[in-house]
Amino acid sequence: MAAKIVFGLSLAAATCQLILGFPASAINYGDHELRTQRPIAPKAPERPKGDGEVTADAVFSGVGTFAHLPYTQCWANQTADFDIAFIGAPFDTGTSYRPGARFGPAGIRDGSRRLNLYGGYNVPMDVNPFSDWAKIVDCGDIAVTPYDNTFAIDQIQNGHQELLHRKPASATSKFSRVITLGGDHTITLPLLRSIHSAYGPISVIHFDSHLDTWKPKVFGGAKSDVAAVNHGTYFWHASQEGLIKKGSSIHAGIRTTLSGPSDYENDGNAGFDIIEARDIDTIGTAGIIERIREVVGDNLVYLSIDIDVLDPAFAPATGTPETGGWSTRELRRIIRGLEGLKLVGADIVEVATPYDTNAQVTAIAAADIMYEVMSLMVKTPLPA
Ligand SMILES: *[C@@H]1O[C@H](CO)[C@@H](O)[C@H](O)[C@H]1NC(C)=O
Ligand SMILES: [Mn+2]
Repeated sequence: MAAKIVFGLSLAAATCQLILGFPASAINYGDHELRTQRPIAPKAPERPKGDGEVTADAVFSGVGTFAHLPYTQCWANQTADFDIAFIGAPFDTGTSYRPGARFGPAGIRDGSRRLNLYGGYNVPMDVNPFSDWAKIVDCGDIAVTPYDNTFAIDQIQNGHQELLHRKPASATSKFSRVITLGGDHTITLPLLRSIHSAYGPISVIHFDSHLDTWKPKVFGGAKSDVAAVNHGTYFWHASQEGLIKKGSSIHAGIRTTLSGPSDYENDGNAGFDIIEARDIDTIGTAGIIERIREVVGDNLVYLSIDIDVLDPAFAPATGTPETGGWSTRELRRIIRGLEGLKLVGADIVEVATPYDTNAQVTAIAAADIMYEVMSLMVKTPLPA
């Protein structure tokens, strides 16, 4: 055993010598020798800096908040305030195909590490959302049980609602703004219930390849009351509950197969207009922006983004991928085109990081999209 260790050490020492070019014996220096030969402290000591101080140096460090934003224990500390709060809702037991979006919040945060490496200035929007008027924090995740969907949905609503109703740190608006990292799309139901508690029925801009207004009998078969609430039916429930402002809400990026043409009729009854993914071929990003703005108008609006609105080439890590989607560049352009709309809150969902490439394609796309969204919010404060 001892001989094995000695052999291992000398092998390591020899390797060091080979690779690094310093004497193999350096590795065996005693404590005193190490200090005299290779001083630990630099000659001109610098006060140690950490995450949030020097982003260029701290890009790999920190506990992993969204874009190194300050971590704030918003639920534990009821006096903590902010203008915009990032939260996570790690829930994925409402999915119909591939689960994994419970890892979305952590994955998106990891994909956001480099967002402000060079300072964070958004060139096309001419704003640095990190250093403008808004106090932006990351509150971490709502604790969500994976054992009981009904209970989890209430947890998500309560977690969101408590922060939404908090007085903003510097904005003159009555409510704070919360950006939620999902989670499968079911979470948008409790999020809209929370939004309703503040604003009443709201316009919704919904980026997705799927309608998500399906009746429970059509999507999942409504085997039970719990099964009836899932990531394909939550907008139907939201519409039934009066959470959505009809006639001023819109889906964009739709390209799913249907149970039949009646799905579009049902969707219209739920209150939505539709832009299909293929519309981009004829009207371009400018035409899509124009149609969204036309439908939403001057209304307060909630933005919900399913990452599967992107083509799987740009976002493979999602629960129900559909080919023929938009590119990351196109979606970011369209989102920037929403500047000036009265955005009260937003979510990004269905980022199922276990299916991501080892280059984190999906996580980075999701983080970059939310960077555009936070830029929108900073550029357009809500009215008092
Ligand atoms: C709670 O938040 C307030 C406001 O940001 C802060 O001043 C205070 O130090 C926080 N308390 C704790 C225990 O973190
Ligand atoms: Mn979808």
